[in-house]
Amino acid sequence: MLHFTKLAGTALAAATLLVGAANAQTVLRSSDTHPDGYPTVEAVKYFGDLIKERTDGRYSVEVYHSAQLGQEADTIEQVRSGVIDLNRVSMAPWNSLVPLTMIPSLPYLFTSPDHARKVMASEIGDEIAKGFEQHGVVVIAYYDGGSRSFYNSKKPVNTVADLAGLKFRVIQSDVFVDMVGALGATATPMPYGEVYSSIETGVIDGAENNFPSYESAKHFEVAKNYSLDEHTIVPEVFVMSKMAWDKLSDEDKAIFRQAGKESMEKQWELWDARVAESRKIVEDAGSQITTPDKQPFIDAMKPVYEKYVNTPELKDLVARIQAVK
Ligand code: GTR
Repeated sequence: MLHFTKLAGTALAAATLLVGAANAQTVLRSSDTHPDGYPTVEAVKYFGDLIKERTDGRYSVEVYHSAQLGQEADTIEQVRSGVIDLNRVSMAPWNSLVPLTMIPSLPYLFTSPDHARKVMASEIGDEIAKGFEQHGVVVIAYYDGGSRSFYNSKKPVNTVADLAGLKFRVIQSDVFVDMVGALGATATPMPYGEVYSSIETGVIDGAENNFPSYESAKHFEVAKNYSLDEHTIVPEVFVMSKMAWDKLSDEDKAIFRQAGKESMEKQWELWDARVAESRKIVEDAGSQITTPDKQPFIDAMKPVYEKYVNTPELKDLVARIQAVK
């Protein structure tokens, strides 16, 4: 009797293992600095729903929003080394690792968010994506990062001269540091999560971002002067660790790519709605929005272009981006 039970037990355990293998479920962990409900977070969840459905539940995604896994510079290292599988961040913190990402981060390169969408969804986007692979990640999708503008706690900004002497937090990217410097202000690179308290305590006077970030991170509470200078439209990038990617079958890779594309379109829709909502929230809360003449800002960017667009290939890339209508 004892013998029989043992055998039955072993057979049962083996059968369970087999069934388990056939139904293996992999939960991919994804990071985002933004809170739940933010368009990038929702777009990645949408991607997760699509791959779950199309792989019959073999793959799904768990989004760790609100910087639960760390600030962007840290989560970039995590996804490169395979500690996490997916990550949605801005393209700017990739600038030092993947030099081509500096180009879409340049001020006043894209003439509108729509122009940026078109460029990133074209073969130019694919070309830039290639540069990520040698750094341990595969680009799954680009999302709309909106237009970034300056905001500060001190005074309304109507001209370039008004920026003089103000200290702004920027993303950890040399392009951003030089852009702010060329405008006569001071740049302090620091993680996004430290911006609110740094403005509140006067360590910095302000920062720069799109309406949804300015609103969701509550920066409008401590810096009410928002100047709509729209200096950059930096795409967001959703990447997968190459270690996780290489484990996928070709069929699953195609499913992931297609879901990435559909999540991009979803994000665009969510983005447009959120920009309008966020703008209303901050205006209702008392933010003062000024609309400076952009031409002097554009003119001040000449040295930044001279410094970063410094090879025939990069000049050609800039020209091709400008030619996309
Ligand atoms: C936001 C972007 C984030 C983060 C943040 C920042 O617009 O979506 O990924 O890069 O800006 O300024 O750090």
